[in-house]
Amino acid sequence: MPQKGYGKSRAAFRRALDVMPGGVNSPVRAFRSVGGEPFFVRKAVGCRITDEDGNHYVDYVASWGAMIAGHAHPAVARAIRRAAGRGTSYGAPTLLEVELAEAIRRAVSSMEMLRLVSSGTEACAHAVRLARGFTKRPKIVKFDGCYHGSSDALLAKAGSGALTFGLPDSAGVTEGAARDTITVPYNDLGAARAAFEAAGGEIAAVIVEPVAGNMGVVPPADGFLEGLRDLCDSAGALLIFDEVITGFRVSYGGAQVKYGVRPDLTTLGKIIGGGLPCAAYGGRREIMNLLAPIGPVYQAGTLSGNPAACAAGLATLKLLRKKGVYGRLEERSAALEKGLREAAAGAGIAVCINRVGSMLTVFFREGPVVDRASASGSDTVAFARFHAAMLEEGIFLPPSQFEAWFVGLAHGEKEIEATIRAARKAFRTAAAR
Ligand code: HOZ
Repeated sequence: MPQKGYGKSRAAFRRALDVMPGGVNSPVRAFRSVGGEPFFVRKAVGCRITDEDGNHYVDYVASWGAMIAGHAHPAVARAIRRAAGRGTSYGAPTLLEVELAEAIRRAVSSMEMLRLVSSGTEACAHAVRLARGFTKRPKIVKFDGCYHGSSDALLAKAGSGALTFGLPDSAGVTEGAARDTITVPYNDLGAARAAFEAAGGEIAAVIVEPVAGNMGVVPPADGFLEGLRDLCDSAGALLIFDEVITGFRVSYGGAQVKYGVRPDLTTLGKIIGGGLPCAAYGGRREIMNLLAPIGPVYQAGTLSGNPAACAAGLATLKLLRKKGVYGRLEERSAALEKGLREAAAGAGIAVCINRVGSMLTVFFREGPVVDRASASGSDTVAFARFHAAMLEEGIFLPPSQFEAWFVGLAHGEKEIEATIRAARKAFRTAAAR
């Protein structure tokens, strides 16, 4: 246990359990799949979190990828303060929204027009509705283990917390809502082709995480994304890239720029809000022009394009445009991957490390991990021991085998080395039975 114990976090969790289901506002935060209880955060600066008891951790959760610039970055905090001083929500348009939308479009050129919303869940649900409105078709294809937020139609064979807690097909989703969702294995172009052969004329869209991040990190196989593009083109369906995690993460223009495949619609979240609630969906102009008030597809939101969130997002994107940023992220992340591989080998434990840029997962099994079935073969008990041992050493990892670790601009050599040192011990703990 960290030297200061967990007394205050424990007391906070007791109170939380009484007033919030599972004591949390998002399931994976409850630590249930790794055992133990969550610590409660008092503050975070850079890549370091301090809990209510005064324990410090190097943070690889990074608000699930949102905090690429680090916590409380002075430029981002300044932008939020400036915006908040002018009022935090108007229900009327602001220039900040236009500036953020333009900055996003400059980076992600497939988003000829876009709409700002407040969460990735919203962005994906609305993108699917828009695809159905545009194609006038009912069905969507999604991939087993991909997670596109917690809306009904997308909670079929879902990843993230739904996978972690064994609820990939959530209770409460009606048969009707799930009926039009076809699920196929990730990286399996043959299965996707078969889905099109069976129902091609009814498929409105394929929605995919171009790098899967919610069953742990799983890169796209060579030709997978290109193959999906071709299938959609041949069948008149739309290709939706869910870049809520990968947008501005795997490159400034996201996975579509990295892999050179242009989707019809894209969803973004996390980084574009700089740590405040902001997300977006967008794509071809002719599709986006179907949205109300100019078209028949409805979508609205009181906090959409919130000025403080737009200011935080703009400040974050400005930091990411600086020369050498993605090179530095790659270098640090590669050093971390290498150190983790050596540490695992030294402890005699078989792992598969999947990494794309600054997102990585250590799967507790031999590789390759290419889809949900192979990810699920991981030794989650060993992962839980590893997670607890890392926490003891002051390293905060996502409390689930099936999530991504995120390296950000604030992780320096010192923190990477400390993480590798901690992992040497933690892999030995995980290996011991
Ligand atoms: N869906 C997020 C992980 N992929 C978890 C969000 C949270 O708990 O904050």
